[in-house]
Amino acid sequence: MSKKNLDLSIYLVTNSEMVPNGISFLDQVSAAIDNGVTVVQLREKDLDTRTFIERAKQVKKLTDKAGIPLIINDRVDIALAVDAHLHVGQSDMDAREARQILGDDKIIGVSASTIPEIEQAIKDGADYVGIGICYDTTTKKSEKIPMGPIGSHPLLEVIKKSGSGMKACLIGGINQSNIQKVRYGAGLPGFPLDGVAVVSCIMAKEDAGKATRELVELWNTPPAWTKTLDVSKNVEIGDLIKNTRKVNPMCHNITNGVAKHFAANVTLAIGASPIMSECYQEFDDLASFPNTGLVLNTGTATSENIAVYLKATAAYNKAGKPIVYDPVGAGATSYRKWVTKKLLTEAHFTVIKGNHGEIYTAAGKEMKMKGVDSESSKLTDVIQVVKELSIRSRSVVVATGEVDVIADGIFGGKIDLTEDDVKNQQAVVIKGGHELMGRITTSGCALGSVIVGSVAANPENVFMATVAACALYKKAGELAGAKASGPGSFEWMFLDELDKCSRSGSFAEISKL
Ligand code: 3NM
Ligand code: MG
Repeated sequence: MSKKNLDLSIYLVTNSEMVPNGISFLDQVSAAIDNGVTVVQLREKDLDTRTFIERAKQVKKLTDKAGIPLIINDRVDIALAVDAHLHVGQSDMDAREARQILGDDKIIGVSASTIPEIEQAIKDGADYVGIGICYDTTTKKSEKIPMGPIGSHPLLEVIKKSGSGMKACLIGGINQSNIQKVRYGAGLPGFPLDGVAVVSCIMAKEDAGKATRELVELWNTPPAWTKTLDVSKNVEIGDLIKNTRKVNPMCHNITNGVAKHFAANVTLAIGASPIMSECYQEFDDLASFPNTGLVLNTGTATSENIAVYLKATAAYNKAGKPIVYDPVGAGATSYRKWVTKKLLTEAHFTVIKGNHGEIYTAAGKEMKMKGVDSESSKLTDVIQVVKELSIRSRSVVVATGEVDVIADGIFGGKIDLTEDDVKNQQAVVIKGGHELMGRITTSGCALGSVIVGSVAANPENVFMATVAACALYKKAGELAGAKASGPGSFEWMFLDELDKCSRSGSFAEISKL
């Protein structure tokens, strides 16, 4: 094993206390090694030195045989004694001192959670960093706040820019249910994530071998919601719109109280079936239906509802079904900002849709909000922010307004993006609609239902299905606006036009960017 081909992809950190009764520590580690972990870190907090050395020697035999590195946590003396590598935390010996003792051939890794810690690790010549915490964990007591895959980006950007070649893995709460999301969501264009470090999802399992095989398999597979059947096929927008009617997808709406009635009617008008459930007991069942998707509109984000949102996103992510996220009023209050950050940390969204202010907030940028209405921004700025957020969140992002701006961050389910992929990113603007659309309540919210209907019916092409939904919606608005005498007649005329356009496959003007 040379340092150059260090493979961090499935990095096991041991913990002898959580091994199930009846299984020995060594058997557990051995099962993990035989089934594909690429690194083992021996992390023993309570062993006396002699027992620690004994254990390290036993594990070293296994890792040597498998040709993978053994890394000792914290104890440079033990690493020296058994000729192993070293991992240090922020309160341990620093990496530079450890390097002087262990020499250049040894791998030295550092735990880091902040930009200064990353910069220091680079300066100290660390070979890799373990960045945490990704998600909540009960394995290690810590005050750290989960950063999620998106939250790791600023740290990974520092490493990428440094050109140091230092590698990175994420740690904390990573397991079989979220490893795909972590790899897909944490990688930067031209700088993919090197791996995940895990403890309990192997060490605490009855069948550690199976648990490891699952992790390896999932690491190498894009998440189900990025499924792409054939992107090379020429898709006609009108066909996608008509296909939605034919498929009759189910749109599960979790939305605010004001929007429910109109969203259900809009869903029916495009030939989809609405269901308005907020009962978490049925989320797994609903997510298992074919051609189903969820609209998550967080307009009424009570603390009770947030628990419901998290259960719903978990169910749809697990089933690999699309979720359209509408972060209503995201920037209006610090509470709503927190909700947005929490959801982007915990879940993956197929599509994120909002007005300028909401999209700016989701992208972590400031923009003034008037209640849930946002001020508008220069189009070129909006396009930039939409593209940036789509790459970060690996979602299709829609910023609605006088023109809709849509960018693809899914790239047909490609896991590791290159800089060239980003240069060739698909993005469009859609013109049309009518000023009256802004004068009836929840016309913006209901667009989420149209998008999810289109995506659930056409899952082989999420980006174009989103474009189709927005262009259909704008066309119906344009036609109804031309006939209506005010907001009242506009509301019912809009439903009529939406129904008609969805049957004929009509849509507004789309320009490629
Ligand atoms: N170090 P699990 S979090 C050992 O943030 C460790 O540096 C962390 O355990 C850090 O995979 C952690 O069971 C525990 O959640 C990770
Ligand atoms: Mg330590």
